[in-house]
Amino acid sequence: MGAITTAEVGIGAKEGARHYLHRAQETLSRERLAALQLSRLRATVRNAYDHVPLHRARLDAAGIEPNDIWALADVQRLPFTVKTDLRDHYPFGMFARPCADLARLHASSGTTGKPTVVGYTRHDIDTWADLMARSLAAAGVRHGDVVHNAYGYGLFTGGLGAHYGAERLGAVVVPVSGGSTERQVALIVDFRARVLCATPSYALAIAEVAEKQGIDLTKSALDVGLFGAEPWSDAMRREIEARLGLKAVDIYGLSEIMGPGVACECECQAGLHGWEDHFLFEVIDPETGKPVPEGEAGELVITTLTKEALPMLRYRTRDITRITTAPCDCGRTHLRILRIAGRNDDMLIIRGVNVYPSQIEEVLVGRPNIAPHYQLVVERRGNLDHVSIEVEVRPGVPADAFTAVARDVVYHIKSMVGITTGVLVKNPGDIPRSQGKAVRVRDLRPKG
Ligand code: DLL
Repeated sequence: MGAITTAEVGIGAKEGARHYLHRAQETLSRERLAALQLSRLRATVRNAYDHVPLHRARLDAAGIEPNDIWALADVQRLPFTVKTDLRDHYPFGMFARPCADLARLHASSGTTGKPTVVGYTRHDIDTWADLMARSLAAAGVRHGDVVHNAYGYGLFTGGLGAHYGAERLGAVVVPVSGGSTERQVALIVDFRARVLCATPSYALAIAEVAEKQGIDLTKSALDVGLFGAEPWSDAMRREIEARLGLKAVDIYGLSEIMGPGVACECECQAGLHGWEDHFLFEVIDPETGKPVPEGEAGELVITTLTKEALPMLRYRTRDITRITTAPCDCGRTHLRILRIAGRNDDMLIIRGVNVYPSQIEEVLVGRPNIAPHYQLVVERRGNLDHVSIEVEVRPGVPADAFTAVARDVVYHIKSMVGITTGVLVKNPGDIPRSQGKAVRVRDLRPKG
């Protein structure tokens, strides 16, 4: 299970999308990928069984030993792991290595209770840097590029994950983190950043602050953006690309599995390549736990294949998506995850219709007179959930146009999403801006 350390920069490859950092691994035939996955799956189950009491107990209860894994399909016999397992074994109970053997800890705060703590050996950090470098290269980042990294540094994996990957690629990192947005704009311009790493909502906040300062970032050196850590729609992609003058690429990851760089779009922008030499992806029906046919929506489940400190068996991400193994124009063979619609937990059920905030975003963003900032307010009225959408007008829209704006939104949400909502139109700047993950839903329903 050696780390990928040799960077094969696609010599002889066509320019653009066919520029691979790890040519051999990224274009491995699907048969060879499957064979590699199987041997790594066996090693992962062995690591989990030998070193993590919870995994051993669950595998024993299911009557499975590491040596019972003969085919990739055997993964379906393994028990699932869920987020509360990490909380219940706080802080280090799921680690397969003693704390003293680790190189780093990260954690996600969560809104209630204990944080989720994840650990990495030196080798795990190395693999992560490789996969982030591979992701950046797939998105169009090159050796020597200035990378403005506005993901938060700290316990969140975004900042350091992008940082190590950009360094590994040979790029020049500006470790700015989130916040002080006016200063960020000045640094992007002065340092001639070609690459922006941020959440999509923060990228938009940077664009807005620049515009207010009279600075046109479409004329800056910015060329590529790697945006992720929260759901975002294609409408939002178009908005960000137009306002920042760059190609906006989607990047996915989660701390329980590694951090950013589990999957990333290539320059074709046609779904996120999940790096199958290091992870095994499944999509299941969240109700039954059974696999759904390729192309159908379900919950993404990930098994790590090379992690030392925190091997994860069938981790239920709660992220709803679809995958395809159809070939991509870039020539990479790794499957594609088609835009994460949202988290199971964020799904709203409005009079029987399942709705993700990103579906509402798709309708709102780009509509005339409306700024790309919104919040959904969910309340309980009697036995029913009721959603009202808070939208903001673009600067210069007069107050007497607000009613027409509200009507336009109600009409299009009804016709495209199928739900009836209230709409509250606000003045420019009245909806809170994010510096990291945007808060899209204010849930006012009684708890419990
Ligand atoms: O958000 C890691 C990351 C950092 C990914 C920077 C991309 C860029 P967590 O804080 O553990 O880790 O949150 C993970 O965020 O399960 C998804 O629900 C959501 N998420 C992450 N990337 C995307 C994306 C980082 N591209 C959780 N689209 C995941 C939609 C995403 N949701």
